[in-house]
Amino acid sequence: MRQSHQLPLLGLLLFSLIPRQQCEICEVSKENKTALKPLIHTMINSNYTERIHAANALLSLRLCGSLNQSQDQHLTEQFILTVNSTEPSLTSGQLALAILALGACKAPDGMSINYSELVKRLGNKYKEEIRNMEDHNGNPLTNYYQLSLDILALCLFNGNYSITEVAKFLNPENKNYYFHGQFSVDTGAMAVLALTCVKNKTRRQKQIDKKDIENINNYTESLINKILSQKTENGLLGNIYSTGEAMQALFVSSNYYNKNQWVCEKTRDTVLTEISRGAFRMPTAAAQILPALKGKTYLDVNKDSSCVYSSDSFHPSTQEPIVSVTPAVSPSQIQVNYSVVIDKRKDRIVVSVTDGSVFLNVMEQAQKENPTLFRFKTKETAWGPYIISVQGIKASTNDRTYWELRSNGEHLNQGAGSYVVHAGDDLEVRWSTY
Ligand code: B12
Ligand SMILES: *[C@@H]1O[C@H](CO)[C@@H](O)[C@H](O)[C@H]1NC(C)=O
Ligand SMILES: *[C@@H]1O[C@H](CO)[C@@H](O)[C@H](O)[C@H]1NC(C)=O
Ligand SMILES: *[C@@H]1O[C@H](CO)[C@@H](O)[C@H](O)[C@H]1NC(C)=O
Ligand SMILES: *[C@@H]1O[C@H](CO)[C@@H](O)[C@H](O)[C@H]1NC(C)=O
Ligand SMILES: *[C@@H]1O[C@H](CO)[C@@H](O)[C@H](O)[C@H]1NC(C)=O
Ligand SMILES: *[C@@H]1O[C@H](CO)[C@@H](O)[C@H](O)[C@H]1NC(C)=O
Ligand SMILES: *[C@@H]1O[C@H](CO)[C@@H](O)[C@H](O)[C@H]1NC(C)=O
Ligand SMILES: *[C@@H]1O[C@H](CO)[C@@H](O)[C@H](O)[C@H]1NC(C)=O
Ligand SMILES: *[C@@H]1O[C@H](CO)[C@@H](O)[C@H](O)[C@H]1NC(C)=O
Repeated sequence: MRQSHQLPLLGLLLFSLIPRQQCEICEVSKENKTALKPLIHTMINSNYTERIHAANALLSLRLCGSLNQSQDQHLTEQFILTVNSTEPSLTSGQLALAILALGACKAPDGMSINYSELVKRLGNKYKEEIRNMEDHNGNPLTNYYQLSLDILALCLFNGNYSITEVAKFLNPENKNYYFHGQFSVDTGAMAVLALTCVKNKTRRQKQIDKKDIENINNYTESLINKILSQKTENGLLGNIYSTGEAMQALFVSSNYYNKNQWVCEKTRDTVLTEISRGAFRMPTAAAQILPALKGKTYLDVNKDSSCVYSSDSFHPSTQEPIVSVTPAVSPSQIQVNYSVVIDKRKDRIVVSVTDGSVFLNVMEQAQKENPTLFRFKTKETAWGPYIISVQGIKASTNDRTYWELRSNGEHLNQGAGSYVVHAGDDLEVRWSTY
């Protein structure tokens, strides 16, 4: 169902000569700005299990000018310490996000950040991703979302990368853009941002292979078409959690689609409705949607431009909670089916949990009742607990395997710590290959 809207080659070449990308943005109006407060509140007041998980939120808050000066000072200071002490153990994408967050705008007075040192280390982690692809059947250490983040940060902060390599890896036909054969809008969007930065930068360089630029233009167009082909009736791009970054990709690529292919306002209004329904309680989700709603993109990251500060101050006690959950007077119990599926084998159990429980609570209850069949392990991430193993069987990026969460036969778009179960749900963790 991919829309094929191929521009003639001549058109593509002409685009590469236009000095500045024109931007098509539809930021939230002044009157509707209060709708964004819950997002900002969530990001500032969340407890992050590890401070590095706040990278996305810090990037978003600083880029959007949503912090006051003392908050920026405090959060940035804490974050530098974290990056300094944990750098060796960070994944490439985590370090890339950290660099983007620290360099989103001019660092607060008195803070010295050695960007060139951080960027050098990022370059090494990026090389390890590529080495892993060479050794493991084209699979990076992490994924293409992170590889794209790496290229974006290396591009914005003058790191070392090869344009020919970028043009080779970010080919839209590469399997790493797809999970279960389905195009990952989040991944495609991040790649578009990276490619746009690289393209813009090569414009100021001589001795660049024309073929590389041609490919990069072609890939951008193809990725944009793939993103637009995942547009839903109500204007979302992929699902609600990929929409923010997809909007950013579309903002910087308005040369590659027609006005009638995307109505930005419709997407924005659907997102505003979803905010009021509480879809963005997870701080990382809030972080990824905010920039687009403020008309910003990650390409606006600029360590030399002065930060904008907010005069609003957020008092946790007076701020509206993102959604008013009224705790039941005496929480009732509900029953759900839970099963672990490995190929043809299915181990099932009916468990009882309190109303309002999440998927993880069900897994914990099942584990309590039968540890042999239902034991599992998690790892904390910026999106909450990630299920890394069940029955001792571990997920692996080298094999493209993971534990997939499903409910009533459908793939979930939330994690075990977020998805609220309903009475009678047929829940499943399934050993899958993406
Ligand atoms: C790559 C990816 C995956 C890979 C992860 C392995 C790999 N090869 O790296 C695979 C395909 C296995 C995967 C699985 C899932 N994913 Co995923 N994933 C992503 C993606 C595209 C990039 C993540 C990333 O690297 N971020 C950058 C680094 C720096 O951040 P990080 O936090 O350190 O990254 C780690 C975690 O994000 C973790 N991870 C990946 N997905 C998820 C999902 C959840 C809920 C958790 C807790 C952790 C987690 O893997 C990353 C690498 O270690 C994001 C897109 C996005 N917008 O963020 C979706 C995304 C995070 N995933 C999502 C979902 C829903 C899932 C699943 C729950 C799907 C399912 N029904 O099973 C499962 C996780 C189930 C489990 N076992 O707990 C949603 C989360 C939405 C939400 N509100 O919670 C996102 C936003 C995609 C989307 N738009 O729907 N994912
Ligand atoms: C391209 O680079 C120039 C010079 O650094 C910058 O001013 C401009 O904002 C960039 N454009 C995009 C779309 O990133
Ligand atoms: C964060 O942690 C503090 C102290 O542990 C706790 O009082 C507070 O309720 C937590 N906030 C959230 C949003 O979980
Ligand atoms: C971070 O570490 C570098 C050396 O690796 C050091 O020069 C710098 O002062 C440190 N920054 C902070 C804020 O600790
Ligand atoms: C920053 O790091 C670079 C590269 O590691 C190093 O050469 C330089 O001396 C450092 N600068 C400062 C001010 O510490
Ligand atoms: C930059 O990267 C290229 C290719 O990845 C490599 O050949 C070159 O040695 C690198 N240069 C530096 C200074 O790291
Ligand atoms: C552009 O990319 C498509 C696939 O994405 C490919 O079929 C086509 O040949 C490419 N065109 C050029 C000029 O490279
Ligand atoms: C505010 O948002 C609503 C959707 O939530 C939309 O219908 C309305 O037009 C917006 N108002 C302005 C002035 O943009
Ligand atoms: C910044 O916001 C914090 C938290 O709401 C508040 O306590 C502080 O007074 C504000 N500082 C300034 C300078 O506005
Ligand atoms: C569990 O699944 C079985 C078989 O599909 C079904 O008969 C039963 O009603 C389900 N129980 C619950 C609590 O959902």
